[in-house]
Amino acid sequence: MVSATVGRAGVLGAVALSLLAVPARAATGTPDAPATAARQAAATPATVGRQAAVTSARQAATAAARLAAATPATAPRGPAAAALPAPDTAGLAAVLRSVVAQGAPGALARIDDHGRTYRVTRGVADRVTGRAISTGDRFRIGSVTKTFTTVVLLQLVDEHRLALDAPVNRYLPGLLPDDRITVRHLLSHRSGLYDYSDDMFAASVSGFEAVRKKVFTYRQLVALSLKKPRTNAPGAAYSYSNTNFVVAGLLVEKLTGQPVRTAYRNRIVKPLKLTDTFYVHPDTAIPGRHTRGYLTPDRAGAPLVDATAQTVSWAQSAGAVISSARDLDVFYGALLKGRLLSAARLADMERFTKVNSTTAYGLGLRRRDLSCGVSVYGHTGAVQGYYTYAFGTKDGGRTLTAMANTSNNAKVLNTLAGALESAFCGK
Ligand code: REY
Repeated sequence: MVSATVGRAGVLGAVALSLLAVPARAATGTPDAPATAARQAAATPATVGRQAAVTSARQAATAAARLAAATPATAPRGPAAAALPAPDTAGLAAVLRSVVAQGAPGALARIDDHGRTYRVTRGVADRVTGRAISTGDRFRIGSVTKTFTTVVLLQLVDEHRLALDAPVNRYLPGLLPDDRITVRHLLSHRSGLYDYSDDMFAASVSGFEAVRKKVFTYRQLVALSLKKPRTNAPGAAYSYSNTNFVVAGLLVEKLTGQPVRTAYRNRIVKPLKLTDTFYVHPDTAIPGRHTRGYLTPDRAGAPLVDATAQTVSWAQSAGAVISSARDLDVFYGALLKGRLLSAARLADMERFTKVNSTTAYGLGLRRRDLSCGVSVYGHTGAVQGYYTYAFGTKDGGRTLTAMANTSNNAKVLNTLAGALESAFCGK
């Protein structure tokens, strides 16, 4: 595994390389095409409008390069390391174009790279009005919420109010049927607590409609899980389960005496000035300008279901946060730079269990090992109508958020992962 650390040379190299890149929006509005052809089309823009965009972006990039060259003090300090390839915005545009061709009404991506921002969009935020999707739109981030919940709990560990290796039942007496399940087991998905949402959404549309407006207590969700046998002995295996982060939400509320909404706001949203980030449960609306989310039915050819309005009560502290690409880039940048936790707690978070050949899970944090040898750290989200990838380099210097406004579409999910390659591997 190679972890990306960008030194001064890396920054200047990235700026120079990016002069060759096509600007973020160049491909928006071009016809659908297979990925390779789309990449070529994006790299050789044909229309006058797009050509103009290329020129102005090159001017901006040149100006940025001059600025970087003139003010080397702004470059991050750190150990010299292999330069991270410049983001490939043409590749990113091709990924989003493929995602839309595969059935997502729209898709967006934003990269924040040492103060430079790249934005790419494709398709629509709203199928009725036809409004184009914008990187400024808010959306449901699903399980990216799990990193927020983990940060709150690890801050409580830093404050000596919680012990990672203590049994959950010490804080929530009698909640779990096994005193050996620890807080660390929850946050690393090694508790063995069955994921109640597997049964809930066995039928995607009817399962969703049955809970769209429902309000669950955390304890009701835990009870659903406990109806089923545990998937493994405590600590014995990784088994992803929303139940773990529902219990985490209960812990936050028990230890702080406040709803998770307050903990997110006071500990993360306010300090980082995340103006697009909300926890509105049990309200069903996304505040302000947002992209609508469309659930793909299980039956091929059936129309997409507008899933925007829902309580997300089935997920709560496991998946109900609303945010934006900018806010998620800021959040993971700050987290990975060590601005939210002590070094020891960040190290706890970054102690990984292997999931498969390219993925590992720490505490509320995924690691993805990319084809170029770079590893990135963040989370994925899948809530009805929205797929999200939010990841950053180990040093937090470059972050990417990519989102498609559909779900239950494996092709879209897998293709959208290509945004990581474009953002961090330059391809
Ligand atoms: C919930 C079902 C998936 C999504 C889930 N999401 O656990 C958590 C996450 C919060 O990882 C739904 N899938 C879909 C189905 C499958 O209905 N039959 O894709 O919209 O973000």
